Amino acid sequence: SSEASWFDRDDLRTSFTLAMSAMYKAEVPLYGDLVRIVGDVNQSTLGSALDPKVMAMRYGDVAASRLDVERHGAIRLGTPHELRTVRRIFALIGLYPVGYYDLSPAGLPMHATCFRPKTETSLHKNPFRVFTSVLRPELIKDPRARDLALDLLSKRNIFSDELMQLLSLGDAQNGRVTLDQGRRLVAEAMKTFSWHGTAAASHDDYQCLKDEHPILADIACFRSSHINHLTPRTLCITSAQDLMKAEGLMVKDRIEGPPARSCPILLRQTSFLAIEEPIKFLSAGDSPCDSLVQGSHRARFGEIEERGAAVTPAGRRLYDELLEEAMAVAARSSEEPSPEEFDKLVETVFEKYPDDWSELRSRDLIYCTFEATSKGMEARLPKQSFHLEALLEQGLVEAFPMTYEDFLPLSAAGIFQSNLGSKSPPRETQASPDLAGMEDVLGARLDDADEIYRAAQAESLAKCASKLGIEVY
Ligand code: OOG
Ligand code: NI
Repeated sequence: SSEASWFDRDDLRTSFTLAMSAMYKAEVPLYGDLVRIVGDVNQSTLGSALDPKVMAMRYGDVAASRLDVERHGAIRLGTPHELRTVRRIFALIGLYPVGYYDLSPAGLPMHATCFRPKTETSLHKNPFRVFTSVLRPELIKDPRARDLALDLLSKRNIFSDELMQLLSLGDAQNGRVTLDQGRRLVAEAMKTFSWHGTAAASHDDYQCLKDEHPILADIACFRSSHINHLTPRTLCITSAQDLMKAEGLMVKDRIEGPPARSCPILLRQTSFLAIEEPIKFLSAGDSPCDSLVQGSHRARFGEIEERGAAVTPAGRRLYDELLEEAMAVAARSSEEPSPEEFDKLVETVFEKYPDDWSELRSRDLIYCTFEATSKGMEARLPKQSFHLEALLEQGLVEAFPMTYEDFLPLSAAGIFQSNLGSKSPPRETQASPDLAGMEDVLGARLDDADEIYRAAQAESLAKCASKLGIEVY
């Protein structure tokens, strides 16, 4: 038999990312404008004196991936079968489910995971990931809307036959595909994530779902699971937001995530608001001669992200506490603060979050990788055990903050909300997260992001120690 030439999984992910990007730019021309704006800002930021550690997190591996390649996208799925099948597609391009995001506190009848690369090597080659949410029908209050959504979803098939065949081939070939199969896989997968200008529902049904929750209409009324945004990275989100406004884009009224800092943590994001697009709806009548009903739908937007350091559980607790504190202060004030006032408030509250790399590390608030410095190598240390703090202090080892590779549920909720056209009604339901339900559907355990960061940190420390020929404690 002839030797098959397998498509490298990371390269296949890059093909997938580029195909998504090309499709989205063609479908949403405004997104092309956003990419150009971000590119301009990135070029001018490149010339400025940015802390190299900050640059490394925002830029990623310049040699390995192009600056303008998207960093993430998002899809909203309707059924367990859709999630299971998407998991199979993503596994072939090296994306695995990491982390559980409960979206019910934001009033969304959904939960989510992040499909992303897990190893340092893969993340460096192309960190593209997909925020993937799925409907939890049990959280839809109105039985009529729930039945309608489930009925519409039961009738659709968002995967082509050829795609399903390729997935089976992938299974039979130990999770790999050939160059030719890979190219076809990307092309067929695009169909699943493309936009359909004709709905699979009548306008009345669409409206019924929309009245219950706008997200329901988006999830259940179409024949595909359209990608709802793509997100390139920006080296300076503040300038990019300003330029978006200056160019007349309708943008979110504030940047989600932590305030601007010298030592950025986690993830800051903003977007242009979802555009209103014409949709043809099925006629409600029985006669096939009834003409299609013209309407519109808002779902698709363009987003930018600026990444900072991955934080430890302690770092995350502090972040959550401070954000909550800021929101509590805002809630107590007699008038709702303007976006600018709220930003100011957040900034003030976050003065309590250390803003110095070595303090962040020594207080165990962030994850780091470690490298032996040239001074460290030249020191020819005796084969003994050394205290990490002493090595760092003497400049024999240097710590670098690890990039945060995941999402923030509260920011995600803010992104969802600003793109739904209306604030989702506050829900008094005491919905609880359903991690087990998600894992059940996936047929696999969700990886824990913290375990991945912790292992990467330990591995990097071990490598550094072995390079220096010492032990580190
Ligand atoms: C996903 C929103 C979450 C992010 O960047 O936080 C997200 C959605 O609107 O479907 O992509
Ligand atoms: Ni996003």
